[in-house]
Amino acid sequence: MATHYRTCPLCEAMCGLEIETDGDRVTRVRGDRADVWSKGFICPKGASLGHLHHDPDRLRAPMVRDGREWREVSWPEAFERCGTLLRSVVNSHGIEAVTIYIGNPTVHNYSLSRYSGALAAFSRIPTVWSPGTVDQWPKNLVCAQLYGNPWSIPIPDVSNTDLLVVMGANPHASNGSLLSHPDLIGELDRIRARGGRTIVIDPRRTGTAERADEWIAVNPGTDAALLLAVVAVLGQEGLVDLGPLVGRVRGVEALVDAAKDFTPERVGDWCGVAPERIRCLARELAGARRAAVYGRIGLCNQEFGTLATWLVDALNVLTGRLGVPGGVLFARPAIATISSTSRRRGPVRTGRWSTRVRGAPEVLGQAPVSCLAEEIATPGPGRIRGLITVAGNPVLSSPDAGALDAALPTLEAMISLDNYLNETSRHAHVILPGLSQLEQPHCAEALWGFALRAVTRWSPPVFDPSDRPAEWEILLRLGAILGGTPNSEVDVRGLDDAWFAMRAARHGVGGDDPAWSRHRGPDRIVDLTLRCAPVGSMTLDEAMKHPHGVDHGPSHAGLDTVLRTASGDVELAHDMFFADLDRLRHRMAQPRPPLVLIGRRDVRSNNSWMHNVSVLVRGRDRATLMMHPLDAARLGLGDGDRALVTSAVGQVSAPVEVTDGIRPGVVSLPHGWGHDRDGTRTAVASARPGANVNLLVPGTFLDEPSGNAAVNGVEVRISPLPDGLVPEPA
Ligand SMILES: Nc1nc2c(c(=O)[nH]1)N[C@H]1C(S)=C(S)[C@@H](COP(=O)(O)OP(=O)(O)OC[C@H]3O[C@@H](n4cnc5c(=O)[nH]c(N)nc54)[C@H](O)[C@@H]3O)O[C@H]1N2
Ligand SMILES: Nc1nc2c(c(=O)[nH]1)N[C@H]1C(S)=C(S)[C@@H](COP(=O)(O)OP(=O)(O)OC[C@H]3O[C@@H](n4cnc5c(=O)[nH]c(N)nc54)[C@H](O)[C@@H]3O)O[C@H]1N2
Ligand code: SF4
Ligand SMILES: [Mo]
Repeated sequence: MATHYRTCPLCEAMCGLEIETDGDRVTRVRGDRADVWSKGFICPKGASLGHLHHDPDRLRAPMVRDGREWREVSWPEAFERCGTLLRSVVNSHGIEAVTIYIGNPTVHNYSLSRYSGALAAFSRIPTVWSPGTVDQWPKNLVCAQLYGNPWSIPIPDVSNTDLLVVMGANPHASNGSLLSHPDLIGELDRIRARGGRTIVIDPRRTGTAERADEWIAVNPGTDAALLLAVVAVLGQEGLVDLGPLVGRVRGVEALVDAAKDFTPERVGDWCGVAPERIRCLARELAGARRAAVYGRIGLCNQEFGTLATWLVDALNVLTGRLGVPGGVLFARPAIATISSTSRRRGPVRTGRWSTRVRGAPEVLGQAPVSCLAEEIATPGPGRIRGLITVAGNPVLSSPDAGALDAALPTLEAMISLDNYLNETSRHAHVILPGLSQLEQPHCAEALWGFALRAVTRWSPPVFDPSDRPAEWEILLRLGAILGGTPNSEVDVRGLDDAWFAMRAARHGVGGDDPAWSRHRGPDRIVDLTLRCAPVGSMTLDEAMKHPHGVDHGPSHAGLDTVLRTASGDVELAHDMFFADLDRLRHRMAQPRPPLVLIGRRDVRSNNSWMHNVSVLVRGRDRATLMMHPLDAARLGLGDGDRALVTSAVGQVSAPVEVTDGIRPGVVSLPHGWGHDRDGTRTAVASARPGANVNLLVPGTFLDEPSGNAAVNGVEVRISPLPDGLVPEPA
């Protein structure tokens, strides 16, 4: 029997866990009450880590596919096969025909996050894809423009604010995003206890809205207009007050001027919010002693994601809350993160290259992930012939998922680094499984860039992976193989030294001295980034002595250390934003569709990949189609009936959940479901498959400035599905 302490790697809340084991079995997982950060907070997903580790469907050995047959092979054989497949593509079509899709768990796994770049660098693969363009790309674009760094993202100071406005985020399910805070939802009670208020602006009365003081039921995709109206009122009523930011902001007049004709009276109907409520919101934001507006994924993955995201930041600036305690602050973490090392300066030029088929412009180095399917499927020079997926399941998570599902089998080489044989990896020729979450050390790094408390924490593995390679070794080896080295000659240790030296140089540290750190792989990089931390610098060996972490207290960076714009000031006004106002005006002049679809998350689910953990999926069905009673009555549907949902690109069926917790005219389906495809090996998930909402999302429905997918606000038609009638797969 043993007790282990480690950080939960599943979401941005980074809870400390206490894990009890008996031999090679996990017997209990609890929140670690001695953890300096989370003090015992935990959610059902963290508690299920043992089940995830013991899941019999989790892959432990590499798999090679011959036709439809999979067989387990040795690691050398798997790499030999990867080499044959990938080098054949490179020899016939060049390295440009090979690409990588880097999925979300990469952020929560430092072996992957620190070495995916090495795979691209050593192989010279020119472009990569990620779910970033179904997620936070507008945020990155806006922060690059306003602050000069895509990863300098202001964080609401929830522990000290008196008025928190939450837009398009549901921490009750997600536990916070681009805002790392333990027990974030409990913070709403603490705000109220000190006399403050929380307002949630969301088309659905989420768990967060239930816990807040007010729910404003906005129409999907209309937040930009609503926020422009707030700015218009600030201008009209003389409420703009930059506070300590006076002299540090450019573009205030231009912005207030542009917002003038978006008065509450003009936009109220379209947004579905009473003009008086919008006016009042402007006065509340201006008048509160301390206030913060927080906008997250519901503002990003919608048609006007960049405008809405820009205006959230603009409001925080116009009301003098940026860089002010109780407002929004930049993190100053106890580890050097992507935000503290990036040297990018605005303004951002987009469209330095465009995609081959659709001509979609790149933004911050990536094109919309919905272009991937057509880049694989469309013949001609430059066609993608080889794909490596790293911890991603784009067949469920990408818009127009049906097109990608159909395109992947046409690849000449597909390699998946994944722990499951699932909807995406079933198309691979080789699957290379990573270690389980409990078989590897863990150190959350990028996420500390979104926390307003500085903490040092590193966790050792709970179980010994014996002789299986870690994912950073797999990535280095694949990079070398793609670069032309035969598998038997790959020198992983040498490559790691070279990669580390490149990292160290960025921090101004001489990484070629072997005595500098006794560690190798991602731990050596962590040793570097802990030592180079903006606050609480220490070596990894020191950090290892503190299983519950070291707390350096509340911590935020001053504007002077953050701003990297050309002017050195906050730059509110960019042509890119103003130009997009015409697209908004145009949309406002059109009639609203009678029914639109939005997404949602559930605390027991994690994007697409934890539905095979039976303790998380038992009980009531969570993949329901939520619908207001008025819509249900109009469509002749009752609670539990199956409905057919049709969009411009696809069709799915789902059980109806009638609830007054959603706006009339809006329906909601969660993403990450659709485990009904043939050829997967996820017994629990396949028994309760749910519908793949991304079969309904058109790949061309985008926030244009950022290229981010609009998965919210999709026009749909709904009809009852007669018993026994199952729709054709899209
Ligand atoms: N349990 C759990 N936690 C997770 C995840 C998970 O899948 N499950 N995923 C993780 C990931 S990858 C991310 S990126 C984060 C995301 O974290 P959050 O940003 O908190 O994401 P959601 O919970 O999806 O909340 C988005 C909200 O936006 C609302 N919304 C939709 N359209 C609009 C709109 O047009 N306007 C407004 N104002 N609101 C809108 C939705 O109704 C929903 O309540 O969560 C992370 N945490
Ligand atoms: N309609 C709609 N679509 C969405 C969203 C939405 O709100 N609505 N949200 C979007 C967002 S925010 C995101 S981040 C994406 C997520 O999109 P993806 O990253 O493509 O999808 P995930 O479901 O996170 O899939 C993760 C994969 O990684 C594997 N995996 C898990 N842990 C590990 C590991 O340690 N190592 C390896 N090698 N593999 C591992 C899992 O088995 C799974 O196959 O989905 C996006 N798609
Ligand atoms: S909230 Fe849950 S999933 Fe997220 S870190 Fe904490 S225990 Fe893990
Ligand atoms: Mo995400």
